[in-house]
Amino acid sequence: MPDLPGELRAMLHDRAELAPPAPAPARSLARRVRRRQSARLAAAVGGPVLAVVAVAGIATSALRPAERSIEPGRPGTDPWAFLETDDRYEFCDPPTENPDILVSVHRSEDKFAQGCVTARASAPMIQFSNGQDRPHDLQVRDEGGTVAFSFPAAPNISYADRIALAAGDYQLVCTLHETMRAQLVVR
Ligand SMILES: [Cu+2]
Repeated sequence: MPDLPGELRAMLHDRAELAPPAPAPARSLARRVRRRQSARLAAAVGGPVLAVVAVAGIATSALRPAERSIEPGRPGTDPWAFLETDDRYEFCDPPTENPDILVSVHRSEDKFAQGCVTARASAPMIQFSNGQDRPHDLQVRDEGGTVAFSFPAAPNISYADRIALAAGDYQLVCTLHETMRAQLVVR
């Protein structure tokens, strides 16, 4: 009677010798495993830490609106094509499908919802909305400080009016609050 387990062992040993070395785990797999490990570690350290991490994450995303809203471009389209490449516009959102200039007041704070609004020089209208119970107004000032357009102060309003702005950089100002300043880039 042949020693079956012994023979099997020998065969497997030969196979192992002949087999190519096992490939190293793919980089993405390694990253995934590391992420899972650190997630487990965080869970072990405790909920409060996780909560802080989550809040920090939200705060970071709130600070970088441009990063959040850039969508993968369709082939052959570049949402930034109308702007020359310039670090000054790093935090600008690309123009929306709506051709109007859209300016809104932050939900609760004395600031505009966006730090930088982009629009095309062909924008036919400007819309301004303030959902707060506090009044805010809007001035569009050109680079020389001249008021090119304005809406009067009011609480809970939504204005729309015709506008024709030449290409250029403008400042959006609420005259009631020093902190309310934003950039308007028209191209
Ligand atoms: Cu204001």
